[in-house]
Amino acid sequence: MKNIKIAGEALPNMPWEERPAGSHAAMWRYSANPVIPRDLLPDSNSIFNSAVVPFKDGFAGVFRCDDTNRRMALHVGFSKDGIKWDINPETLKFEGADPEVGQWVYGYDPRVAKIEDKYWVTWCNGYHGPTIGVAWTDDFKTFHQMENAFLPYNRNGVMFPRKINGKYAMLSRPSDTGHTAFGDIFYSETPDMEYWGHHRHVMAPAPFEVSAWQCMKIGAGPIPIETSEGWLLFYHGVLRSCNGYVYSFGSALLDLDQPWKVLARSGPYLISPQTPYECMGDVPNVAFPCAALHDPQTGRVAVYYGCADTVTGLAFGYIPEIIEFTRKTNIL
Ligand code: BMA
Repeated sequence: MKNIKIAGEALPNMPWEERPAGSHAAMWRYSANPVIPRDLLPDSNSIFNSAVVPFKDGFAGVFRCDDTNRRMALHVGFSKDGIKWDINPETLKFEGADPEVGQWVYGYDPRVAKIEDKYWVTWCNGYHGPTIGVAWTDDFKTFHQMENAFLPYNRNGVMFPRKINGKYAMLSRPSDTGHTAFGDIFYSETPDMEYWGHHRHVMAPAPFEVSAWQCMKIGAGPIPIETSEGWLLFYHGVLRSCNGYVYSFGSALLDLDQPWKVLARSGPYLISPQTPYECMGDVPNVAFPCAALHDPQTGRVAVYYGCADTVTGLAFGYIPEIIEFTRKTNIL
């Protein structure tokens, strides 16, 4: 595993905690999880499935905050250390969209990708059902909304952090209006952030007899991380148990130039719901990653994931070890 190159800016101040003594796991949980409690805002029911990025001398993020009416909304937040967050109690307001598209219905499960000098937000945007909303900001104050990327129904729109073959690129997961009981990951690209095409199939759920945690549906998680071995993608997978859906997450390596080609895919999960805060909450048994911070020099990665649709947790690992895990346990 020598000589792996990891793209990105140095991030020595990212949140971090070493692997607990005696653990051999490829990823481990922060001992002070959850980092964001459900009631951080005066009227939040839950804060989870949220996106963070390095910003100025700290971090910024777009957070899924369901309120006590159980309405799903997005809020902006800032942090010095990536652990203690100040989240704006006012909901995020997008500007500039065609009024029909910009009319707010609901929004959830945001991702944020820094591409060149802008931060691109994608989220599950209510427009005659869920689809992928797109907006950009450069200051986390004004957010400029674009057209929705796709027709409904779609979820888990996750951009790549740079153009690929001259085009912006996004993973997404076509779905239905409800609690979708199927789901493959697709790749799409655009020259202008408005017209998306060149759709390619990336991954289907795994056969249950091969890897049951990801046998019903899958969806991309954080912005993929560029390495010399391929794009490292964390993705969630769902098992339908006799007690409902169970959300875990694992990893895959995608080809750098043709990211719809999967090079390796983990059989075992990295994190599955096991702790009380992952197993108890509004939706029990959910570990749902939406963001990652990484430091190319040390290979450290911190994944932010929603826990039981209620709070937000952090899990840590070393990118070279996760790449090795993905290859060693490859189910392709
Ligand atoms: C999915 C999404 C996620 C949620 C998950 C578990 O369909 O709605 O926001 O975390 O279900 O409820």
